[in-house]
Amino acid sequence: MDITPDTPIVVLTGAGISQESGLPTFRGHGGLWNGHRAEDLATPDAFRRDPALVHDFYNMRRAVLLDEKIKPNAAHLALARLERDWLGDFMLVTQNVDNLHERAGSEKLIHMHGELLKSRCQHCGQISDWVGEMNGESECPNCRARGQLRVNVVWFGEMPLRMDDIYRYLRRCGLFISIGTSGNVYPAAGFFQIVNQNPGAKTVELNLEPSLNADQFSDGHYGPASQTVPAFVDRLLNGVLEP
Ligand code: BV8
Repeated sequence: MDITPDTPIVVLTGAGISQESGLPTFRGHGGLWNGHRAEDLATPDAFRRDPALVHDFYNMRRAVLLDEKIKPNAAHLALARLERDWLGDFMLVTQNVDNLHERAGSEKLIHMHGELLKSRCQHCGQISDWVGEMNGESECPNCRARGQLRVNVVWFGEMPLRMDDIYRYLRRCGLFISIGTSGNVYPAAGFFQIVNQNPGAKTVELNLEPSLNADQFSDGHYGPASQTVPAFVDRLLNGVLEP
């Protein structure tokens, strides 16, 4: 299928798109926190074993994200422009729990791994905005239960959010663009395989370096997202994307 202005687009982003905004990636160097790997803290078991440690891991990340130096970069802004100007269907699925896509103006957005600036009450299920510290005494804004709150992110071993919606968009997609993700984490790392089953669909990777599945994409452009994403969006909107 040639890419025409009404081709349905799905974009998947990972931690790499936020790296130039100052947020550390998951598996890049320096991915340790107090000697722990993120994967070892982002699990229900870790929270059961040591809730204070996991609360502090997210308290630190929340504080970093809310620092006024942390802003959307040119890649986030280019995706918001693509959503606004593309004539075909568009959906942005992010693995990231930061709020940089929203702050860049993206609206058609699914946070499949949840959101750092939201709490979830394990007593009443309410999801609320949460920008301060969270600990074992924190009170649910809805039911007032204390010590029942967790950060509203999807941990390893938990079901990602809105998967039915995501699969529906992927099955209709003509152009899949994967940005700033290493292809380590499933089911997101397998999305390109669904699109590859759509007759004539194209899959493109925009990453700092080839991801684990790079050879199974139709095309790849490598370098910092703040350069590769705006350039790719310009070519798409100017209709110069060679099929
Ligand atoms: C689940 C929230 C189903 C928490 C995160 C096969 C099928 C299904 C599941 C599995 C499977 N195999 C294994 C599993 C289990 C597991 C998994 O995938 N494990 C991996 C580690 C092997 N998956 C799950 O548990 C998922 N759940 O499958 O449910 C299920 C469940 C129950 C019962 C039945 C079925 C849930 C996964 C969600 C985990 N939560 N985040 C938090 O943030 O604390 S995932 C976490 O990793 C982040 O969301 C992150 O976004 C994500 C992926 O990492 P990346 O974004 O790719 O980041 P990374 O650092 O790895 O790479 C950055 C990339 O950017 C690099 O390539 C780099 O080169 C590039 N880059 C760097 N700088 C730049 C750049 N690119 C451009 N410009 C730059 N400047």
